[in-house]
Amino acid sequence: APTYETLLTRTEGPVGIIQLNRPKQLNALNDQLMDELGAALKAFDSDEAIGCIVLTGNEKAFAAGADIAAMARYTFADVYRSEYITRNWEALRHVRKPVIAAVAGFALGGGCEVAMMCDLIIAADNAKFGQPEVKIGVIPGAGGTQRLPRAIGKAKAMDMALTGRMMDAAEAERAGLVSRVVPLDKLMDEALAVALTIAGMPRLAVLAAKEAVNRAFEGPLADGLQFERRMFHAMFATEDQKEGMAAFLDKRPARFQGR
Ligand code: CO8
Repeated sequence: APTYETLLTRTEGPVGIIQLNRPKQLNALNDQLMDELGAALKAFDSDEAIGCIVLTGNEKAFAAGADIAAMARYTFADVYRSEYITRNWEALRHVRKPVIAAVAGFALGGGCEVAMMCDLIIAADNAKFGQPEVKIGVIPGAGGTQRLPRAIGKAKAMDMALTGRMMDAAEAERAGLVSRVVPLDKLMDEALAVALTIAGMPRLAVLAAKEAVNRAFEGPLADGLQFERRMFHAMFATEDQKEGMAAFLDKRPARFQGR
């Protein structure tokens, strides 16, 4: 398995786990980390044995944002011409298997944006989300102004983006940013349990469901409904659909093949 300087990776059965690992900088996201994250995601996504990916940080921080020390001196010409910072932030969008963000501590700026790029967020009770970029003279640059309003509505998204305040785990759950909140010491157990559940589902149905839900986020309703209908139809071409429905009718456990 490849090794990384800014990440730890491991597998737990069919689950690939990626831990952001720059603890001294609260997992601030620099170019090296984003490059390595892209590579690690790609490796798990193309590994037949992996059915779901968990992305996490440590107890104090999921990630406290893009690396301010690296960005501080950049000029407009630097970032526009060379795509410093913005390069390699799209990797998560191209992962086809489900990715769960298991968030404890700070998920700020780019850290909040990375969590929102994941398919669902499970939060520890000490999690804090925020888009504080405005406080340092910039704005969110990796989807914060787009995904946050879609996730929690305009009122709260404006509040977050304009004041830079943090939202705790309870508020984030009420607002619809996170799917579950659990005690800190249960975070990885819960994330792994969800990931194992997903990994045990018929693989093609999982990929299709993820794609279809993302359509709801990214396009108009009519297109999304049409896409969903076609993907629903397509599932009848899979062996797992025959097996899943037959097993239900026979009152026995299904044995899925991923085909
Ligand atoms: N970048 C670099 N270093 C950081 C960052 C960061 N974002 N966050 C924390 N650190 C470092 C601190 O400098 C400190 O280093 P040192 O020990 O050498 O002084 C260490 O981590 C510990 O941090 P603190 O001492 O500040 O810890 P506290 O517990 O006192 O505070 C906070 C924690 C509140 C999280 C505080 O560190 C903080 O406010 N951090 C910055 C948060 C922030 O502004 N994030 C947004 C950054 S901008 C951004 O993310 C834009 C994304 C655009 C992406 C575009 C790509 C397409």
